[in-house]
Amino acid sequence: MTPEQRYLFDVFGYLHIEKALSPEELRACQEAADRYINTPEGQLPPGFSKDGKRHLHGFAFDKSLEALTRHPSIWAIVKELTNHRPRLISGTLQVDRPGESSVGGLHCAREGFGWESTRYETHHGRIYCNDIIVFPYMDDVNPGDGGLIVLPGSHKAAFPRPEGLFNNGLMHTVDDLAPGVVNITPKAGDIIVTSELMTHGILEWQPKDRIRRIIVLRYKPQYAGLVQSYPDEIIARLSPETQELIETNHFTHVKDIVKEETA
Ligand SMILES: O=C(O)CCC(=O)C(=O)O
Repeated sequence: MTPEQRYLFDVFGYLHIEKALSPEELRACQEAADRYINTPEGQLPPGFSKDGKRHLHGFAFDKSLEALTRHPSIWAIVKELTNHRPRLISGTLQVDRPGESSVGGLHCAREGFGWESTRYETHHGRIYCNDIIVFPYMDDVNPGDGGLIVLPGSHKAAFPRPEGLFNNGLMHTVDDLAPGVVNITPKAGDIIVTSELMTHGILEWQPKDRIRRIIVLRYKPQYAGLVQSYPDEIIARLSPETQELIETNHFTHVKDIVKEETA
C-alpha cells in the first residue's frame, strides 16, 4: 500500500484505483462475465447459480475473473488491511440491468452486525480492517447513471447514524443525494476498495441501454468468517494459489501467497 493510498483510505474510507486493469484484462473479464450472464441457469457448470442480479461465485467462472482476487493493483492493499492474513470469503458477479435494479438504502457492518462486529484501526503506521470489499468494474458508470453511494469518513464513525439523516438513508437517483453522500462513478477497468464499515448504498440504475457488471470480492482475516463457504465443485476449479486464498488458518500461519511481492 503506497503512502498516498494509505492516507486516502484512512481519510475517506475508500480508494478509487483508476485503470487498474489493462485493456486485455478488462476485455477478458467482460467476455467471461457475459458468458456467465448469458448461460441459462440449468446449463451452468456445477456449483454456479444465479440469485436475481447476483451470479454466485462469479470470480471462479473464468481464470480472468479469478485473477482479480490477487490482482497486482489491490494485492498489497488486501494484505496490509488484513495484517497479512487474507481470506477471500466470497466473490459474486453482480449485474444491474435497465429497469431491474433495486435501490439499496444506506447500511454498514456496524448497523447490520453490531458496533463490536467490525474493526478499523491503525497500528505501527499500517491500517487494519477486518471486513474489506473490492469492486472491479466491467462497465463505465457516468454521472447520473446511479450505482454505488458512500458517506466518506463514516468507516470511523463513533456514533450511530441518526435515522432521519440523509433522507432516512434512502436515495433513488443522484437528484436525491443528501449533502455529504457521494456517488462513485468508476470507468470500466477501475477498482474500488472499501470497508463494510463504510456507510454505503446503491442508487437505481438509470441507463436504458447499458448494464453495470461488477465483481464483489469480500475479504476477511483468515481466522474469521465461515469455515466453509464454497461448494467443492467451485474449489476444484481454482488454482492452488486461490485455494490457499480461500482457506481458513490459525492467526499465526503465514500463507505462501502472502509472501509474494507486489506493488
Ligand atoms: O452495487 C454496489 O455498487 C454495491 C454493492 C454492495 O453494497 C454490496 O454488495 O454489499
